Amino acid sequence: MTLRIAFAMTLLHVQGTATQAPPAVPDPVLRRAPARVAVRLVTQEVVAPLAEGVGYAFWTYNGTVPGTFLRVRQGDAVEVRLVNPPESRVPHNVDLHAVTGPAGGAGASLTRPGDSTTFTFTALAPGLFVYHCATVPVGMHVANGMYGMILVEPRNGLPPVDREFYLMLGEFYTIGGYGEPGLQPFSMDKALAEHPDYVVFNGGVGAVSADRAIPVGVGETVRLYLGNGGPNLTASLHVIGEVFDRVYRTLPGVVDEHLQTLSVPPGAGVVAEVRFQAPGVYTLVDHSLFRAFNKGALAQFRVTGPAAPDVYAGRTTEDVYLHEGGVVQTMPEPADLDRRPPTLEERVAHGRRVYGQTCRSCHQEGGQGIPGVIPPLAGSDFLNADTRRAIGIVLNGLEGEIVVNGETFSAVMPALRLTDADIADVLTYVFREWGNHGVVISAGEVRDIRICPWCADAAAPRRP
Ligand code: HEC
Ligand SMILES: [Cu+2]
Repeated sequence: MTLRIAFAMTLLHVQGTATQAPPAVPDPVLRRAPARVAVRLVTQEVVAPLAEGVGYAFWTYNGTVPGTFLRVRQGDAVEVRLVNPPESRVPHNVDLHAVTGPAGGAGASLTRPGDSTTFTFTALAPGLFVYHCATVPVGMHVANGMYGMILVEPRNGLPPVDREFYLMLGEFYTIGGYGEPGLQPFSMDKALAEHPDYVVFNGGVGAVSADRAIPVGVGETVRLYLGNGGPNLTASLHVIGEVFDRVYRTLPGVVDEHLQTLSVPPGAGVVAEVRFQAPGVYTLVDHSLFRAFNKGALAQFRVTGPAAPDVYAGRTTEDVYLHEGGVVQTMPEPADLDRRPPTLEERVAHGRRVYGQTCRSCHQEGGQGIPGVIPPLAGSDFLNADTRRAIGIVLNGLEGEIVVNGETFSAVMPALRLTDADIADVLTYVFREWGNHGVVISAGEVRDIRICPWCADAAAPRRP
């Protein structure tokens, strides 16, 4: 154990050669005895593209997202040197999930800009482990890209395969929406709400797709080291048009076969193998599909080799999936497609659905409200006294003191994002239920009040 071996991989990483950047991984550890392994992680803050025309100030390990793939053997003593360059703006550290010890090494490795620190741990358990920064605010360091993986190979290694790659999913939270150009700052509000604008493999939209798809050959066994840096979302990884032949639930031994979709929570890695058996382009997605097609969560393999008509006889094409982008896409309402105006029954049925989806949680199933908190709609003298005011309330919300059936309420009803037809139908439904006066409201009446708020009764709230 006194022998100090500086592996080729370690040196290569330090030099940051292109071939060792993700999705490439270092060669398997062929040693069958433990050694002392030195790894070096440089916490580089770099500005790089997050998508075409969109810049982001990433915080990284060794300049890439995810950081350098570290590869050791079970039983190795791993000496981790963390270097924080003087041009960094903040301190960083590293918590490796492979560490058995306080904070995974985070305390021992906390390093100010311009300093470096070293700590050593013994890789006791085999597995594919995430490492990440754990400097406060921890979520922000991770959201800025400070994660990577360390593979602790079992004592006797893993079975050999033809190709190995490293893909890690992560979310990015930006002030601007998806695709908004320019240098985009981190948005703490969106991170807290867990509403990322980008969900990407290897640090950017298109980092591993289209002309940067991973080339592999038909029939090759491809081992994927799949990780999730998070910080928030659980990934559901699926290769369109293939099945994972083998998935290691633990290393070396428990293997699941023929899995379609892998759940990878934040802070976890999964070793999965797939053999592409027919040529073409195959897309790895997060099967939470809006993330894949609208936020960037896809990676591609370009599989070349002889056609395999016995496996797949259809036409094979080289088309790539295009990102659909994050622009809100609305479909025409069914009413627009179907020129026939809806009957009163259809409108009431639609109004009942809108009520169930939008109003019931507050005003309750039978419209009875909640005493002292939410006013009733059933037999409400306030509602029945003024239909135009009622339209204004559903359009714009309501705040302040009101008296309904002799009881005073002083709460806030939020403005609701509903169409004119939704509002007309839900009010028509409400008016026809629970002993109310049965008036029918048209979408035109709602539109009139939407464009002329002061046309509602003087008591109705005004638009800001
Ligand atoms: C988040 C809870 C909430 C939701 C959702 C909500 N309301 Fe309300 N609503 C209120 C509160 C609270 C008030 C009383 C506000 C006040 O005190 O000024 C109110 C008042 C009203 C009133 C006037 C008072 C009365 O009882 O006649 C009407 C009419 C009304 N809501 C209709 C609706 C309809 C229709 C929907 C669904 C499209 C809806 N509300 C959805 C909370 C809600
Ligand atoms: Cu950090």
